[in-house]
Amino acid sequence: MVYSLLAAPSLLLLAVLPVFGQDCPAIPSLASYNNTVLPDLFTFLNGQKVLTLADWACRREEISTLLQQDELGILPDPPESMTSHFSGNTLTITATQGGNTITFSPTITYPTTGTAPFPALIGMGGISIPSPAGVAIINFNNEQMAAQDTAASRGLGLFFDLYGSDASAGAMMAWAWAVRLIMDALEQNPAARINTARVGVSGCSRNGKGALVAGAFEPRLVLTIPQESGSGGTDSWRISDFILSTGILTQTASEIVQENVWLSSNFDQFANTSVDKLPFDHHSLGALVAPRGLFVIDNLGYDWLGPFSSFGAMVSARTAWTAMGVTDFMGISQAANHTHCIFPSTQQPQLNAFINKFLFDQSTDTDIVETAGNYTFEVPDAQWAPWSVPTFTE
Ligand code: MCU
Repeated sequence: MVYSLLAAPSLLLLAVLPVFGQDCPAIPSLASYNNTVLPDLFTFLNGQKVLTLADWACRREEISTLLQQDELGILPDPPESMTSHFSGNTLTITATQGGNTITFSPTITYPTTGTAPFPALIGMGGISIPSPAGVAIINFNNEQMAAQDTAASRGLGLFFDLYGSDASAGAMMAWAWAVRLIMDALEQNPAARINTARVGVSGCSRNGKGALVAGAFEPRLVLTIPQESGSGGTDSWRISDFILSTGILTQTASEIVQENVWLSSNFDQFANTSVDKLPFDHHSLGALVAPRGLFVIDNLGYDWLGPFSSFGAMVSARTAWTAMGVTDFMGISQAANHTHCIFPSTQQPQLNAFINKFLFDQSTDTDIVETAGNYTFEVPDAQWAPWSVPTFTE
């Protein structure tokens, strides 16, 4: 992330370092928490304001802790042992924990142009954006790591062979755990010829949800590109419930927990009662990516994907980048109706701008918030985000 490192060294530290030796506010009891709007990103749950980068490091921990606890399940610590090797375009990763061992093998497709070590995109179940020139694609079989077929997929897959079928992680958190191991393996295997300081992640639809979670929880990823991720991805639980209440068939929390296992079963208690009890929403998930690159790609053609919900949540998330003085490291592009997960050529220049900035260290214009939906949403938004955005001091 040399581009942003040069632009703002303290932001890079914030992105990669956990909170060390710092007193963060304790999380108060949230037993009676109830909030009909998107929770203020810049106020701790104890009411204290988030004014500095150091405050944000704490607030980020608070959000991460609560997202794991109430929605996504716990991201386990690195496994007791992990080994990796590279041969014939395949990275073989073996992890051992508590007497159990698993092996998985992402494959790398190398670009026909460019020079090694190559920047790369990890494809969550493959990518659905055009392969960028000069970029390697690391194909991660997320389905094998944690199944996502139906509600009966709970606890199935390699991750659960290692941690037990009753691990709290939903499928997306299991995938994020595996992405961390892929990054470790790339670092351990220079023969794979990947520039580990220039790796992003992308995926579409259900795998776009997973790409966002991986980007939020793996700080070495410099670019996250969720495509048409909908509910459980870039959408707000609260706004999606509202949209459904107006008669537009949108996927909501109460539906998603019936359909599949992307989320922890700890989320059921919120999904089945009221999402207003959640001390976060998906603007909070998006904000965990800041100040690293995030480019949100949406499709106006499917009500089910909740395009306005995504717009509201992601415009709200973008305020985290604004507070850090790097608004343009986060972009949102909502194209007009097209076939699901078929990337429209109209978005190509915007995608190029993000790829070139974050994977090739070029100075490009990524100040993009565009929607074919005629939506207006700005923070503060009286209905959804009635809070103000600070400029963080150091
Ligand atoms: C947008 O992602 C999902 C959606 O959440 C599901 O309800 C639907 O069944 O499948 C979408 C998808 O992954 O399509 C490929």
